[in-house]
Amino acid sequence: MKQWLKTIRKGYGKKLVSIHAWNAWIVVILAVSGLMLIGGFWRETLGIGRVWLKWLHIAVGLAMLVPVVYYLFLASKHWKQLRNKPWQKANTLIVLALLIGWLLSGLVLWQFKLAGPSWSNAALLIHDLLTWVGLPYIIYHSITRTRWLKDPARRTIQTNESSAHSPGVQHAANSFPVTDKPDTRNTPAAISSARAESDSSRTSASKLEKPQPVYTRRAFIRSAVGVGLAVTLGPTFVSWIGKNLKFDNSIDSMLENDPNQMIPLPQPSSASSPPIGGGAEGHFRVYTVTPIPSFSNANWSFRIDGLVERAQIWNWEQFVKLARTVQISDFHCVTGWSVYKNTWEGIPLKHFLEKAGVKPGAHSVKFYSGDGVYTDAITMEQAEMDDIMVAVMHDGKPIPADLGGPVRLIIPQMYAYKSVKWLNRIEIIDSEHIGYWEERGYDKDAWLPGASQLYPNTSGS
Ligand SMILES: Nc1nc2c(c(=O)[nH]1)N[C@H]1C(S)=C(S)[C@@H](COP(=O)(O)O)O[C@H]1N2
Ligand SMILES: [Mo]
Repeated sequence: MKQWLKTIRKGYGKKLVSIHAWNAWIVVILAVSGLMLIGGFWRETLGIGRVWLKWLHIAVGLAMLVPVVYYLFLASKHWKQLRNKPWQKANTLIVLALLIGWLLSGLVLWQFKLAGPSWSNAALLIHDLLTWVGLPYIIYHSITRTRWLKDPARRTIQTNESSAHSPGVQHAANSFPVTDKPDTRNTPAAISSARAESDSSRTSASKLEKPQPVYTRRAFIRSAVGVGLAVTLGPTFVSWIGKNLKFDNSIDSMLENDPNQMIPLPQPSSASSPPIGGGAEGHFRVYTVTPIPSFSNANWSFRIDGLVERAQIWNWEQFVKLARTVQISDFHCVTGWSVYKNTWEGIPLKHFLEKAGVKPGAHSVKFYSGDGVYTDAITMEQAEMDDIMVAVMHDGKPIPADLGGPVRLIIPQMYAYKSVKWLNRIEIIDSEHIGYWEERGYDKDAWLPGASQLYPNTSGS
């Protein structure tokens, strides 16, 4: 074991530097892929690419274990060299804490099925929080520490290669013999003279005081980077905090500001108020491919048509009177977030199909959104599932416009891109239909892993 540790620590300085470099690249890939997974813009552009991106993010995240564990073997030695460098110590600890926090919360998110609702939701919160705090920190750190911004005399780890300029971790410890020749490659002309000066001061007397301009270029760039980060990431951070502390993301506040004006409001059955599921766990991310539409009695209707015996259309007053049932189900977006234990109240899809009478030759059920753009479809066979619901209420309250109200589809056993928001038309068609996201590469069959894929027999309900 000791022998082994020795071998591992051989060439310690260079190893530390290359761990640093590897880790920096891993963090860059994770940051870019992670931000793309969150970003609304990329949602539209990437299509199915997002699912691959999620797997890339997970795989690279796991790969981060390698440099972190490797570093931990070298840590005690590194630590001794940082003896008199409290800032570098603090930085090392912060970066380590960030990486380990991301790793652990990421593991829970990856294994969300095993972890269960409360763990995954806590993990999502931690993962996001670390991102909004840690990413600006790491960006700041890496920009202000790139070699040409850092006074070479203050660099801690020195190697012959002097390749320690990657962003992310520490340039540690001047207990290293200063054996490297002054290295002026890559030095921007603008500061080359300053560089040369400090290089020579280092090689000759090492700690010669020299007159400093009040405000050096380095200090200026550092504050510029700080301000830039604050301005660009600040607003996103604040809005994230707001959402997660429920300033504006609770369903209650969505309902308070609900642009929909449906009269009368649907009244919950005793099973949904209080919700028999105990209330949903987790947060919906509001997804839409259009501006959020809003409805009133005047512009809302619901219809079923196509290959049916009795096409039908309801206005809101008629629609709220339809008999509703209640179900508890989980809601999974294919990009990795979930809301558990939703108590939905609405009309089972099967009731509509039975009432309308499906004609022979029917192949699929097509769903239209009142946003005028979004559609999706399932086969007649899939439509036999008892738990597919045209939902009107969530946890005993009307569904706010943000979440697809007044009426949205719920298909609990499939990924939520099948669950069309602002549902206002069901059409029975004689062929298949490629839905909005399927057209952009998503799988036509959106079965959740572990979905029973059972078509309960129709007599049961
Ligand atoms: N009309 C419409 N329905 C939609 C979407 C959409 O963009 N527009 N997004 C789908 C996707 S991918 C998901 S994960 C869920 C998100 O529901 P939420 O916005 O209520 O959280 O709605 C689905 N239904
Ligand atoms: Mo989704």
